[in-house]
Amino acid sequence: MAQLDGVHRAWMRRNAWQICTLLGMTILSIPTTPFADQSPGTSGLRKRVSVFQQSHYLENYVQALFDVVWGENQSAAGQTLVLGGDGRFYNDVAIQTIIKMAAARGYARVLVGQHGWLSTPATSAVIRRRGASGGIVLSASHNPGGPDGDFGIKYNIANGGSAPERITEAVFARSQEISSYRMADSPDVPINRIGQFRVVDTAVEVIDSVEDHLAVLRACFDFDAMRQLFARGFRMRYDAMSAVGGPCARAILEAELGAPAGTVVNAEPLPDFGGHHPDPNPVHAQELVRHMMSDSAPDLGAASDGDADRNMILGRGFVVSPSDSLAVIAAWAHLLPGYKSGIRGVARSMPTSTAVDRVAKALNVPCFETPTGWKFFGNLLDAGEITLCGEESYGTSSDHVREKDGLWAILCWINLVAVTGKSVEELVRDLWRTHGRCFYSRHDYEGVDSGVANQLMQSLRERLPTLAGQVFAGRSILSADDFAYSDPVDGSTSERQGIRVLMDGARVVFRLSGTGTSGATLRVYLEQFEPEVTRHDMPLQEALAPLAQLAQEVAQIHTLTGRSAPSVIV
Ligand code: VG1
Ligand code: CO
Repeated sequence: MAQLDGVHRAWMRRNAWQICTLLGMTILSIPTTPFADQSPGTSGLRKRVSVFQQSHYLENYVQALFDVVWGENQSAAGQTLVLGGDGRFYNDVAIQTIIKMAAARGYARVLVGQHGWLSTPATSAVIRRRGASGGIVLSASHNPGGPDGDFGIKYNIANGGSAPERITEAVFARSQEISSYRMADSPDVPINRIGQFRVVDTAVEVIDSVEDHLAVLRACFDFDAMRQLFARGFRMRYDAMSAVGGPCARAILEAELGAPAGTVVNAEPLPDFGGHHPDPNPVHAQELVRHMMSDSAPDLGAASDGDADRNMILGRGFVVSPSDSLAVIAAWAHLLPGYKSGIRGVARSMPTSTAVDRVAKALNVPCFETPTGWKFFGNLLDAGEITLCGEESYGTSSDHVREKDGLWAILCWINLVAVTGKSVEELVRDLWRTHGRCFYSRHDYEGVDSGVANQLMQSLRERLPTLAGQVFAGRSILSADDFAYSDPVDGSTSERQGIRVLMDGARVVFRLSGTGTSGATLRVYLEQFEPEVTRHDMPLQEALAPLAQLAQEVAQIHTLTGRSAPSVIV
């Protein structure tokens, strides 16, 4: 060895894992056959736990992922992988498998969140702060967990954001031709305590699961102002839904900001989320909503989802629509330390209400409309085109990470209450008074037969050219299209992202969910703009009833699916 010249030595380093294999050391090469269903959806690959529990299922996907990221049979020498999840059932098993596969791939370092926990925004923060080449988030996000629930895996790239479609599509393609995978034949790493371990030549570091995220959040907000607010008697309840947001919320709200112990409820991450459906919306966070509507309601209510990237905000007796939340944050961001020089631009997913568009216009900054899914914001954030972005599905964030960030959004609201002296409800009413109110709601039809759902969308597509000018439920359609997006930064295009039907001051959008694991979910998004303040107190669903009727008629939902009403309204 000592006689090897520099070139050979470099070759040896690059191909270290292959040499281990050749020498029959500790890397196993295991034959496998492809699974046809490893095509990722809106946000990673999500399946029932029982699907992931099949032999080789997870391994195939991880091997395909590494093959795409590093090239077939290429080593990840010198690279760092971040690894964590939302703590749901199977998280611990999957973490050990991936550590061994990363070691076989030759990663220099794997950074694992303690207990296997890293929320989605925390993963993004760790990747960015520690210069990792990417990260794996084990989560099915807002989908239920437990042995009968869902599991998921998602890859994030070096900017901390979800891998773009170009990568996820290549991973699927590779998964279809895979014939073996490699993993270290080594004992499990004790991930419950912080420390350094070695698996073959890979340094496995178990890190604190909230530290990096906390550091990033500290730079965004005025912690003194928030501390004083709590000291003055401000009270809130944060429902972590027994998911991974609990530890970070406790560390910030209770330990740093002085909120009374017990402010964070359901704070312990549990493998089955305590039986909760960890989706922070008025349907699945009913207990919190009831509390916020009661006489003993505190000033602010909040909740986050399985992987803590979503957020729901409530005032005392008042529900904030996520689209309005984004608009309020955009309007006041300059009062937050991390954004004091103002925002450069905003982006929202296409189905998200146009409330933020009006704020952007008033601020004279651009507003981008992207397809559903956080991955479409990454390029705009990297290019410095936008500072804030959000989705109607309870997702809001900024350029501090490349994921949506539940706790970030909640801290925005606390900080804004602290520095404006306004209540949650006043902040929203101010928005409505200044810019008009967007009555907004999403009607989901869950568990629809996939064939029927596709037929419904297809039929809408075929009728698109004829819709303009037609009258449904007493309203005349101005235009209708199938949303297509061309990324202004890299020019990539994404088509068939949802049917938009536009009326005067109103809009209905139809699309199929890409995160479900059984049947299809038809999402119908309803938006009615109302400039007149005297009409802002109209009950939400009443204000939207004519549009719901129009949606039924345009898409023939009842006729095709047999459903006369949505299964979930948020
Ligand atoms: C849903 C939401 C979308 C969100 C995605 C991932 O996707 O509509 O806005 O980005 O979930 O969120 P779909 O395809 O089911 O409509 V998370 O917090 O579940 O990763
Ligand atoms: Co989520």
